[in-house]
Amino acid sequence: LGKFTWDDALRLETQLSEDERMLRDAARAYAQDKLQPRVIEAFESETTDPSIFREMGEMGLLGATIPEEYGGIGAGYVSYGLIAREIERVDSGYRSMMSVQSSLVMYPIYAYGSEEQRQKYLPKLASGEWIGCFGLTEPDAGSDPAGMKTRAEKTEGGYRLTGSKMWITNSPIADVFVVWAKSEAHGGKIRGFVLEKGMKGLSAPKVGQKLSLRASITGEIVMDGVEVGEDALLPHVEGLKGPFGCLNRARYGIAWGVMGSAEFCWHAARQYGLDRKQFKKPLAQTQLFQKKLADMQTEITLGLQAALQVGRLMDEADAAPEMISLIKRNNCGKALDIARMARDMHGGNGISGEFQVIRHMVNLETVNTYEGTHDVHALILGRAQTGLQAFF
Ligand code: TGC
Ligand code: FAD
Repeated sequence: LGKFTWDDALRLETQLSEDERMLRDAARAYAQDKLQPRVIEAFESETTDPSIFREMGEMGLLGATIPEEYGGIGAGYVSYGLIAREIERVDSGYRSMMSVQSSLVMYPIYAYGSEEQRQKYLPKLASGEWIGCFGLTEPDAGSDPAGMKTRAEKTEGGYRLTGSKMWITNSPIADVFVVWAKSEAHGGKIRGFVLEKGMKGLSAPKVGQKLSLRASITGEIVMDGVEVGEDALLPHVEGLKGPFGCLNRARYGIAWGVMGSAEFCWHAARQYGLDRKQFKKPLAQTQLFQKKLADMQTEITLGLQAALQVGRLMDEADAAPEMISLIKRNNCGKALDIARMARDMHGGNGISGEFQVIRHMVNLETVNTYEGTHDVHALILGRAQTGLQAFF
């Protein structure tokens, strides 16, 4: 008979290569040694430490899938997912910082950029010397990015961008801004532009008073007639498939990441149940408590297996966007359920900063919403199985 390991029920460990395990172990050591000790203060004071980007860069955790010639480490998508899981085991906000830089800034410059753009931006983004952000969402265009109002007008030597983006991770501290705008010179099609901090008319005020994801800074991007040259345009993509191509990668990483956050909550609830006695016995010795632990174990185990399968397909360039919607939606929803359950299982201590499960819980509210809400991904999956679109 085989051996059962409670925290690796279907033996994910044996399905990983030696290289994947090594990178995962390095990411875990960094996250536990360097991020865990500062997250409580960062969350409480709603501050983001920009030096985290340089630390992650030194560890090879930024743009890990980008080839070495541009500063990445040429890792596969399973490795990228494993990194996301370890970072998010500490905090979803730290994973956000990493995944925006990797999937939403470095990836489009790599996949859609000119050789000059790749060489100019990628090595500095990989090292964390430069911080990037990705502007798609607007105050009046969230789930429906096709409704964006940001415009790029043609000028003699380039473009003039006008509009505003909302809820943009990293923007107040960003050096590099990948923004999406409707370009009049391209028949009103959506095109990507790379802007730089300090350009005239460009500002990125912070969105304050967030009660979720407080360790990750969020802002607006205001473009008041920002003039850029032709070299700011990402030449190799047009239409919504540009930003969606990036979102496929970020959503995939989130599906792994949230499992790390859920694992933190599950392990904390289990330990709490073993330590705390009520009615003269450990809480963990009650049927209800064990049922909840079994549910957590089951959902996390299945969620990790699903993420691994999609990761393997991504590494073979054979994953479909709908697969990514399925795992982004389900893993976020289950992680949020698990965090809420873990909060409840801690009783009054569940709301205390001492146990930190409530920090994960409120973070996961954001993660369930950004990169396509839980319901928007249901509509993507509904469309794929009925052939009927129900968005509008
Ligand atoms: P639709 O007609 O479905 O598609 C328009 C064009 O895009 C193509 N496409 C895709 N291409 C690649 N990958 C995908 N996943 C794609 N999905 C669609 C499609 O083939 C088509 O191409 P073409 O050539 O025929 O024009 O577009 P729609 O307007 O009906 O879209 C509806 C919907 C709901 C699917 C979509 O708009 C959507 O996914 N909405 C959610 C928006 C979203 O995810 N925003 C994320 C903003 S970034 C963010 O949240 C970062 S947080 C990061 C962090 O801090 O970690
Ligand atoms: P809405 O689209 O207004 O949705 C509100 C509600 O209506 C949701 O429940 C939704 O599911 C539902 N809904 C919408 N349409 C339908 C429909 N057709 N049928 C049924 N229900 C529907 N964006 C970026 O571009 N870059 C970033 O870096 C970024 N970072 C973020 C960081 C944070 C902390 C947050 C909170 C958001 C971030 N976002 C970012 C924005 C995020 O992607 C959007 O918030 C998200 O896509 C949802 O858009 P919305 O907030 O406008 O909600």
